[in-house]
Amino acid sequence: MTQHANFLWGTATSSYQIEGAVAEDGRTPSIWDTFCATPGTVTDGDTGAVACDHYHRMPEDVAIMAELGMDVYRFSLAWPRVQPDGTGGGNPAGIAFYDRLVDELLAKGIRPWVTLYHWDLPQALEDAGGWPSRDTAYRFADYAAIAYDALGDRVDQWTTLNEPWCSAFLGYMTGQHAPGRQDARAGMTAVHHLLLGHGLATRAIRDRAEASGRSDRLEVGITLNLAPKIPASDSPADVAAARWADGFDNRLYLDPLLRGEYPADIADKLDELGCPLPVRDGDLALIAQPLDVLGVNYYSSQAVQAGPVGQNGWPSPVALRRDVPRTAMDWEVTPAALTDLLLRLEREYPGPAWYITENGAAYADVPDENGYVDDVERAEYLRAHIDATLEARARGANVRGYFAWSLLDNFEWAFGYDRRFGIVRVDYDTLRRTPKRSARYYAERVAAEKERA
Ligand code: IFM
Repeated sequence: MTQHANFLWGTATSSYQIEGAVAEDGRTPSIWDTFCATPGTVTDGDTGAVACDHYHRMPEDVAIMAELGMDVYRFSLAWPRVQPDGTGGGNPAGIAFYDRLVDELLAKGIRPWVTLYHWDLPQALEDAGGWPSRDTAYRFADYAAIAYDALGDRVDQWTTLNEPWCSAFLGYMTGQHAPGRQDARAGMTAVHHLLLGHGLATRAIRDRAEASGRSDRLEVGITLNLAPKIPASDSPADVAAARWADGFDNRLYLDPLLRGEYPADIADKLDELGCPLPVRDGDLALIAQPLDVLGVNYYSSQAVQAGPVGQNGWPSPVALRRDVPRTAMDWEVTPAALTDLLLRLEREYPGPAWYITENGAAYADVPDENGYVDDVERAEYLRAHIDATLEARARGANVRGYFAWSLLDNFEWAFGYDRRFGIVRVDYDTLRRTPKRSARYYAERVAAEKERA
């Protein structure tokens, strides 16, 4: 087998960011519907009510992926569509949409890759306590079972959570994301319950796959947003700041998932800060059960400096502003750090297959009169990061795939429609889709890599 065989190329999206149709076919509100309806939370008061209208234009979007020559499509299920209110049985009308999507993908030769949770918690579960409530982890496992029962005959790749750091930290600690709570203790409790939910859902899916004779083809995993933290200098203070930042953002998730323990330096500090991780007997074994896949969402790295101690004694490292290119998110473009990250994962956390489940960039796109965007910078960003991924693979990291974020311009959370990550432009007035230069680049690169394999 040549070097790039056994490697999947795809694009990724998420339900709330593209679907729209928030009140159709029995879908109930999610925390993001509620958050968007709260003045001052999202740029320009944007909401996901229509988004890309993917719910009604799905066949067109699948046809675009097929034209681009994609192997695989990573999308998320809207929990409030599949299991309204987060309890009880599945909602046939909501599930029917994903049935159609999966069938459409398979008919076009594209493998469906399901993410169960990309942040749209049913509002009813938030009202019952949200992720800081332990019960939500058990509700999540029930929902996973419903989803697997509905789609597991055709879907082999399952991701439990997308970026639990965002759900816990942005959702419950800083309040920049739904549900907008600002409570450090709740945030750290949410970390543990999200991971517990991952473990319970993984077990539910594996049990069902086994019972239906499908376990051989099943791949279950979780996706983390991993941003490498590089000390800004050799000074002990900067080194310690980078170690804290890496521990709080990265190891706090990697260690329990892949080593069965929380990193002691971070857990001890959280105890000291009065925000303990609420671990019960048996939880860590559940969280650390075998993972087939660890999805890596990579956008940027950061050079970290020591900062003044923050509110209530929290360490508050600060990012050094380096002289490197930046995207419209003000994120540094640092592809070499992706190679280093993948090699580090292989060295320190060996076992799972690594997939780049998201990588991409927002830029200030300017369409021509036909809606075409000549996004040279985004195409270059993709080129550099694909090179970096393949470099890590050539040097021994077990990397098995790459997904561009995102297929379409879409609802970029608190930034609303003000930031565009798509390789396909969406005109939000007409909802017309127009592939950008980056889409052409990606399609050509994928074809060339497959040819080489
Ligand atoms: O749009 C998001 C996505 O939902 C999760 N990962 C990062 C992307 C860009 O911010």
